[in-house]
Amino acid sequence: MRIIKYFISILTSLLLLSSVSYAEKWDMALAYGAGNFHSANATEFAKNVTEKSGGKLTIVTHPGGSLFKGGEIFRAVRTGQAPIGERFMSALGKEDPLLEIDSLPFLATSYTDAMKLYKASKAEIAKSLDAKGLVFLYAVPWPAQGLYSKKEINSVADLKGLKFRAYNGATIRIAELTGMAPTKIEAAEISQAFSTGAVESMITSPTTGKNSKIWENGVKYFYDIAAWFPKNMIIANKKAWNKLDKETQDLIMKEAALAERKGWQLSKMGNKNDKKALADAGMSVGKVNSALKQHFEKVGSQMASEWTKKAGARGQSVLSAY
Ligand code: PCA
Repeated sequence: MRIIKYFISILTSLLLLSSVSYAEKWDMALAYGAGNFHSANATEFAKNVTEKSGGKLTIVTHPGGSLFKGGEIFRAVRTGQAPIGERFMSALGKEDPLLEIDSLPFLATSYTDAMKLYKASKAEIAKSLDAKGLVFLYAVPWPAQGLYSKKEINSVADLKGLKFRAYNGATIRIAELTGMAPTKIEAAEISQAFSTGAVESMITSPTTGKNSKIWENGVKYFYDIAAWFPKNMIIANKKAWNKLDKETQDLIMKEAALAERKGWQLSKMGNKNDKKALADAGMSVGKVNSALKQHFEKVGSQMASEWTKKAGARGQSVLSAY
């Protein structure tokens, strides 16, 4: 009897041990607030993977930059400090110019074209991330980017000298070519930057303006330029990925594809509803006039030729596939 009990206890602890060593926990770093649709979508993705993995993988989300700030997430995932995270792709132009392709003004100005551009660039981007020890999971665009300003803008002259909040190399370049003074600031710090007067204009989505309650910081004008749809991507660390069995990896890829589809739908909804939210909050919401549009188009074509030089043959082949 005693021997049987002894064996049973050894067997139980062995079973326990093997299941414990098998169960992985992934902390997922998210830069944007919990209420943002990207974060909500990633949380849904994490929950689905966790529930369906049969205890093999738990993904815990950390929105609002609470684990790593936006600017730190790419490096954190690359080095394995965070096994999974989300990053704004076009802020990573120095890592790979292809990651900036979705922020070239007027290259893709509708969701349909943004999807085409994504499809044309995805394989090449996934390949270059793979070479950096990363697994590409999915990408979702922000709604169309528009111009916010404290004062009314009727001409390019009105933009000259404005202190401008930038979020990537492309928005810095737009500011330079327009005569504005750019400062790179993460989304989480927008309200503060406007309220202290550090900046007085920016280009971003109606969603980010709404999430930062931008009207509370003296920003009265939103001009819908709708010239590009920049994306966030979800990436995993390859070493962490390789610790998972094939079944769990397949599950993640399946849920990632679903999250991507859902995310694009949420983005389209936000593209309408969040503009309305800005207007409902008392902001003036309109289009840029034709002189301004022409200016941004000119800036866009100069940036496209600068980018093509930087991105070389890879860039060229993605552009012709698009
Ligand atoms: N919001 C993010 C990136 C693009 C967007 O719409 C930001 O402003 O940082």
